[in-house]
Amino acid sequence: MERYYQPEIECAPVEQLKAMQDERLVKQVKHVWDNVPYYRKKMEEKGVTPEDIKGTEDLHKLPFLTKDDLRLAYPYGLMGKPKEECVRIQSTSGTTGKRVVAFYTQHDIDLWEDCCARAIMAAGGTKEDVCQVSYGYGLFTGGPGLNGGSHKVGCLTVPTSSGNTERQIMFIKDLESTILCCTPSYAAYLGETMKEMGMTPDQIPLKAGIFGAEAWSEEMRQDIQNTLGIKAYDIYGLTELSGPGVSFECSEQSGMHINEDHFIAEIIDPNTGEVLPEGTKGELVFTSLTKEAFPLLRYRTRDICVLSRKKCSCGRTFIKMAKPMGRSDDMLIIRGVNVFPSQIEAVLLNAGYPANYQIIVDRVRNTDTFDVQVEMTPEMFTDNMGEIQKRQASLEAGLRSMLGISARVVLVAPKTIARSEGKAVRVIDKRKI
Ligand code: DLL
Repeated sequence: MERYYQPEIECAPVEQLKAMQDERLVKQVKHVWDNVPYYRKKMEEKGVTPEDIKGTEDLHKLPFLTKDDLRLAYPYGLMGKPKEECVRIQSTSGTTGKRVVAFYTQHDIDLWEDCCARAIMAAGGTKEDVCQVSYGYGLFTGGPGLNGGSHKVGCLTVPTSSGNTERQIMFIKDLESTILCCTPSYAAYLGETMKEMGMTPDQIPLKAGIFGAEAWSEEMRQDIQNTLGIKAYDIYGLTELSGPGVSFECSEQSGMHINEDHFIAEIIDPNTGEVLPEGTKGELVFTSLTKEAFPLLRYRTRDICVLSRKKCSCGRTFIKMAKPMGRSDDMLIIRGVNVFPSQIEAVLLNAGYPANYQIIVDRVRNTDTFDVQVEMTPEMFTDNMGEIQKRQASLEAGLRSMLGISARVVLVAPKTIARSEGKAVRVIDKRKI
């Protein structure tokens, strides 16, 4: 049975959602114009005033905001409310090392937690559930967001935060946790540790996992579902917009519904900024409709993705985004070819390898070197060089056919590659360009 936290909104007719977006956008643009001089200046430079924005059709007239704007306006330049009306900040170091600081009023937190509650209920959560939140707590949004959502659903919430893996497993077992929230790489590590402790999925009561904060493949989903004996749901979000819960998966497990009462999504061509039609791959851009303290309009996420309004069997009418295939700033250009870590992951998992790998790129005598270190499972592990070479050659062929360029595969012993309790580090780019 499909469960909803706010069915009247999640399943509202598309026209009703559109009318709500139109009305909220007009109000939000006025709020930003009046209260965020940084963005008002950008609008003035583009010759746009709030009167030009009558609804979502006019969205394209507004200027974009980028991570560079966030850096320039750091820390208070994009705030939409005076400090005394804000109650929280969350922050991220960002994959590129630039700190993002986002602000929240109590109302913002309330709506953010609603979004997370929708995700938990879409994964089958009810107040009968014990929800273990193993995302990091603190400045990172994962822990606080899902913690709040879990409270709203009425789950018994276990705020373990990340780390201390054996204790996590002890709690899952002893407290009979039924829902696990963490990054997919940490879920895979928990599964691996459980196996080492001699535990099988039927010995733990987990039924669902809500995994996000990093790109993960369908193959990795299958792997986690099997090792933990659960259904694994994707959840997406970013600090700039609130945190987890910008979009979430339902029982169909085929893309994430965007909470369209709070966010408008667009897909643009990352090079020209042109808005692309539904179904075309491009960069995701979000406009937050209800955020008071940090109201970002047309924020470029750098995430590469596709949107679809195809009818969903769960009954929700919110548009769906496919799994982001990576960030445009995560994308490696190796010997001129675009390479996403998620493509490499798909090849490895399809061939039966675990999702423990590292991509090492360097430049030697003006040529890019491209190595992929891959861990063997304990079952595959052997000191027979012939066997290892055969395996390496077979993976190299798989990568060449997926990417169109050749990589050198180096198989390493189980447990060689460092595990992550949060977002995994998949790429080491040593090139100095
Ligand atoms: O990662 C918020 C979050 C926490 C989402 C917990 C889901 C669960 P940031 O640290 O600001 O926020 O990172 C945001 O992470 O632009 C994407 O590149 C990536 N990302 C987040 N969720 C997914 C996902 C949180 N489900 C950046 N699939 C985003 C792929 C994701 N990438």
